[in-house]
Amino acid sequence: MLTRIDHVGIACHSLDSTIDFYRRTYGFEVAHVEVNEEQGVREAMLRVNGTDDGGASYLQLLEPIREDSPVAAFLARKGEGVHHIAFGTPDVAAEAGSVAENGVRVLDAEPRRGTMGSTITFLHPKDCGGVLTELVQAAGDDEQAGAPDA
Ligand code: CMX
Ligand code: CO
Repeated sequence: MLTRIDHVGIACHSLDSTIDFYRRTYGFEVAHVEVNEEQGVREAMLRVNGTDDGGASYLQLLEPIREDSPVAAFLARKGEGVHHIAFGTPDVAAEAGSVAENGVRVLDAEPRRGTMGSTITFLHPKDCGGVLTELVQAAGDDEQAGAPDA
């Protein structure tokens, strides 16, 4: 079950100047900044609606922290722009199993750590009409769904 658009991921060269663009142009404020070493990014979450309790939607601005990362590869080939879309679910492992049964490649054998204590997994863009797709179980959804193993 997918319950919302959790975030839209946007690849950028400079997190600071991209934050500045979204703040000046739309008035979006930064809800959260963190480095995710495993994903190779420094990222900022700009809340578009809702509250940080698991039901919100965000823009996720992504700046690569190393050349051998998915976002660095994307920037080198396509330049700045929309990198992925992320759907929220109360149970990321169950959702990944369900989409896999429909022939969509799940890129992570086990769900990984995402932003703000969330649990995430990615689906191959070639199986999703050219859209890199992420499934997100927000930290706030854990209580409703039962604590995840990871
Ligand atoms: N959106 C759509 N298509 C994409 C894509 C993207 N973001 N990234 C790559 N592709 C396409 C390419 O265009 C290419 O297509 P063609 O063969 O037609 O040219 C194909 O996928 C393979 O591209 P590649 O450059 O060889 O890339 P890889 O196969 O090495 O990796 C992917 C692609 C999706 C498997 C890899 O980027 C990945 O594992 N991503 C998941 C992790 C991630 O993106 N983390 C950063 C975000 C972290 C977060 O959100 O928290
Ligand atoms: Co994301």
